[in-house]
Amino acid sequence: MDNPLVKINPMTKRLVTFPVLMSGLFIFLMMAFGVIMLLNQANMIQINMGMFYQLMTIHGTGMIGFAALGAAGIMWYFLSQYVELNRRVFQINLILFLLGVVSVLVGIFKYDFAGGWTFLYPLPAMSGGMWAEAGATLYLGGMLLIGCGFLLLFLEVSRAIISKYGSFAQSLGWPHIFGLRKEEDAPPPTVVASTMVSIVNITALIAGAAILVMSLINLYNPSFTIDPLLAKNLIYAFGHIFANSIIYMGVILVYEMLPRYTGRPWKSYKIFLIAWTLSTIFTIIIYPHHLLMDFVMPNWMLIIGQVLSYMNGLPVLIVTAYGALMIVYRSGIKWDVTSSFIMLSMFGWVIGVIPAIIDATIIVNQVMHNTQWVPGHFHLYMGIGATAMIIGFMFYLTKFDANRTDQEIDRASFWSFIIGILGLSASFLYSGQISTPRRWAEHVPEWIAPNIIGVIFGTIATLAMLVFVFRFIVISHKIGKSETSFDESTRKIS
Ligand code: HEM
Ligand SMILES: [Cu+2]
Repeated sequence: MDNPLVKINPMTKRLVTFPVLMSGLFIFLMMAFGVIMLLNQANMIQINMGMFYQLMTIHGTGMIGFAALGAAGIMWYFLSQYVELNRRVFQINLILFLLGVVSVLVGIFKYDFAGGWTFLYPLPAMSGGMWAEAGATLYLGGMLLIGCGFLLLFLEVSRAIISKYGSFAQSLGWPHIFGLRKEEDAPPPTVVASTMVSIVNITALIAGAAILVMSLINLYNPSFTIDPLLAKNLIYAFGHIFANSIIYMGVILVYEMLPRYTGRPWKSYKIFLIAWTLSTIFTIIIYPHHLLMDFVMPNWMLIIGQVLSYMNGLPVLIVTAYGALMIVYRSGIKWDVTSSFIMLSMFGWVIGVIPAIIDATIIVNQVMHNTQWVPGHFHLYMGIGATAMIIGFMFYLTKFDANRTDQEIDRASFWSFIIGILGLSASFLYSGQISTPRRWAEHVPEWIAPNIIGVIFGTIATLAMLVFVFRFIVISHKIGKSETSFDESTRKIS
């Protein structure tokens, strides 16, 4: 008997191990870069200003890229139970991803590209002498490779889902929403979530590829210009959707594992299906909340950005957080490190969304935009929401697919991680409240106190991450090779 009720081919288990390992390792490295940025802002060390922006560029790009890689591993692993996926495509994505990462790293660290993950047009071509075309080309070209790899991956996921379920309408459960079919036969939550992510990310990646190609042409042929407002729209449609999709892939771990921990099913009820359809639409159309300061934007788009942002994640967030609480309540669930990370990710997602919603309000945004309030909210839900799902998956793989047992150090690092990210995010939110701008290498003395706090908590979180990655690496070679014990009589993890 292998994994508790999860019938997954050992080849798939081994397939996802390497990308998940890379994801953990690079998230750790990027956290360390984050601490260096804070040390500089806190005036505790002095780094060259260009270097600060290089670190900021790689930190933002690398965190989102590697978190997406890990989350895609979660989706692929569990989805392979229901549909026939072609593992070659997963491997091609990985190769394109790694080539892209090398290109991005060389562009940033050898050729000094420091234009931020936003590569806002026309900045890549007009660096004021900070970097030359080579740096921008390698960065934009690397992003294009990464994007093309993910595009192939989501096209394959779509192909597999459609060939089994017939259409996206079926795999989102529309016939069940409209009462044409019985609720019991609705597609499993993992299929619903994977459909949503494929739809939104194919949209995002095409928008991203379009603006990347146009920016690359503009680099070498400045007479080829782009409407800057269109460019910004494309960039934020891409960035907003792609970053959001990480949590929607990661949450599959919650849907798959809580039932096994509690011995209770997680079905696709009508409300659940409606929530996922709504979030599919909202996730695509609310990106204008990143352009609330751009007064030339059509007003109706900004209003959609504000109003629907309130509702964006909420449907899925509510059905998931509520569902998680209900399924766990009085279930006698066993709190090991994996299940603890799963519940933590729910909590992180819920509390991280609150300051984000506040910021999506136009009148608040006019004050808070471009302050540290923004990194404050996304470090909360990226840190203990999305990242917690990936770490949870790392612990899951080593426990169920490689027979690891929890140790004291795992529990200690679990709590250190929470305290670290909460403290770090609080320091950002406080900085926002005293109007510290975001993305400034140098801070005036009045802004420094929270940065020092951030250094302390950021270091705690980084060290905890190092422990998680270390624990994963030493056991990872056993994944997919050993059997797991599971109490068949209770059909529940004991
Ligand atoms: C120890 C943990 C971390 C530390 C110390 C840290 C630190 C920082 C700092 C100092 C900034 C720049 C803030 C500014 O604008 O002045 C930043 C930005 C950012 N961080 Fe983190 N971070 C950490 C973890 C994470 C995680 C886990 C993620 C996502 C998975 C993440 C994603 C980002 C993104 C997307 C930006 C925006 C970059 C930009 O403005 O272009 N960070 N972080
Ligand atoms: Cu957004």
